[in-house]
Amino acid sequence: MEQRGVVLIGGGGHALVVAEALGESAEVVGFFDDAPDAPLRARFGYERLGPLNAIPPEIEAYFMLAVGDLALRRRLLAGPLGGARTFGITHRTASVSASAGVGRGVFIAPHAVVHAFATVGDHAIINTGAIVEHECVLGENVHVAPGAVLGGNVSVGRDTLVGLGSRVLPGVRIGVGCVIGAGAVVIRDVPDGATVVGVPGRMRI
Ligand code: JB3
Repeated sequence: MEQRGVVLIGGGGHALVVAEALGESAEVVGFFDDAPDAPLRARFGYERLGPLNAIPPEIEAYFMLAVGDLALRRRLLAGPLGGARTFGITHRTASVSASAGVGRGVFIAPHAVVHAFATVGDHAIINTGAIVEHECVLGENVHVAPGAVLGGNVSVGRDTLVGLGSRVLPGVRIGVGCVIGAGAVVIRDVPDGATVVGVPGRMRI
């Protein structure tokens, strides 16, 4: 199989995980990050191609977003990465149903599960061990953090962070640009832009 060259956008902790998951399915040809001594260079020896503001407006290589911050990811997608070709990866230990729909540039981490007829929007992160149950609908640039669980038929709007180890009951609708705090248990719908913390989940202004 021909190996594709991929440029990673970010060279921090998230990029380490993405680079390892790429494994033999793609060759990391370099990365952009503001830190000259970013972990991706220090630990794996990959070449830093420049800071984030040096990403060429019409980057020709395949890229993969590898920073965790959702606002930064959104700015990059609205800017230099707008029309670029994107690469996605599902780790070999993840379980993705054949009936699920997975968008472009999505990262599905080790031991994550995406069940029957779920759909995952472009550039989403389904992080380590997260569970996305049947028929969930996840928007673009959603991050389901490690160990979070979405029950069946949950919907999550774009640019929302579903925090570490949180739980969302079946059928709940979460809006755009929300933050679900680590360990929260979300039992009712969440409006756009809200932050929810605690058990049961409460909205914080
Ligand atoms: O929790 C887990 C499993 N992973 C986290 C991941 C989802 O997010 C991980 O532990 C980190 O907390 C975070 O990973 P990331 O994005 O690799 O972290 P960090 O090393 O802080 O950021 C990587 C690069 O993004 C930095 O070197 C900067 O170049 C850039 N960056 C991060 N925040 C930023 C900002 N750049 C700008 N301009 N503005 C920011 O706010």
